[in-house]
Amino acid sequence: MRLFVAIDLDDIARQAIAQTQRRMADALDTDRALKWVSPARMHLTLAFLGEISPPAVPAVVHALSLNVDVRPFAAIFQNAGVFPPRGAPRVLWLGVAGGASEIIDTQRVVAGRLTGAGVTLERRPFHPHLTLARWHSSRPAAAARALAGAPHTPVARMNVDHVTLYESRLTAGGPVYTALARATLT
Ligand code: 2AM
Repeated sequence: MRLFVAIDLDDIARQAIAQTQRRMADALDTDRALKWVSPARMHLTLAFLGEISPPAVPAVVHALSLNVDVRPFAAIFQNAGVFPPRGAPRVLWLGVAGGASEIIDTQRVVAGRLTGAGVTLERRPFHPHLTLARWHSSRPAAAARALAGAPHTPVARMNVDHVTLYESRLTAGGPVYTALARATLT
């Protein structure tokens, strides 16, 4: 099973982010290589576990069912950027202008739990972000064009009080996410 852990968006944040996506898309000439993430499926990924064998899943579900010792906090989404920061961009993201240190603390707890459950995580450093769109092919100039309509004032403010373990199934209609466990911030 393909698993990941994420912070969910609330409906108000989803709507505000959808509006920002539309505004950014309107500011762009059509870039057919840019595929916007559906707001209904959007989340802030804390850890991508990749393929986990069925016998290893119960330990992961257990690890993500225990409370996380980080107080609930407010996250503020603002500004945008691309990954990688130079060269041909692959991901267009919305940044975190408030609550970033709490998100990083939460990610550290989650990563520790997962490692304790026997999961090997990617080594790359964690940069809190919400993926707005992905390019399947691009040129370096696409980044500046995509960022022309980036929001410099807060897009959404949302309370974060839990994280969710999801299974991701890749289907012809796009990924389907199923919640398997939830850890409450306390
Ligand atoms: P991202 O878009 O914020 O990077 C579920 O697939 C989530 O896991 C994605 O939304 C993605 O979050 C994250 N993820 C991280 N590394 C991934 C990888 N190698 N393949 C697919 N998804 C990955």
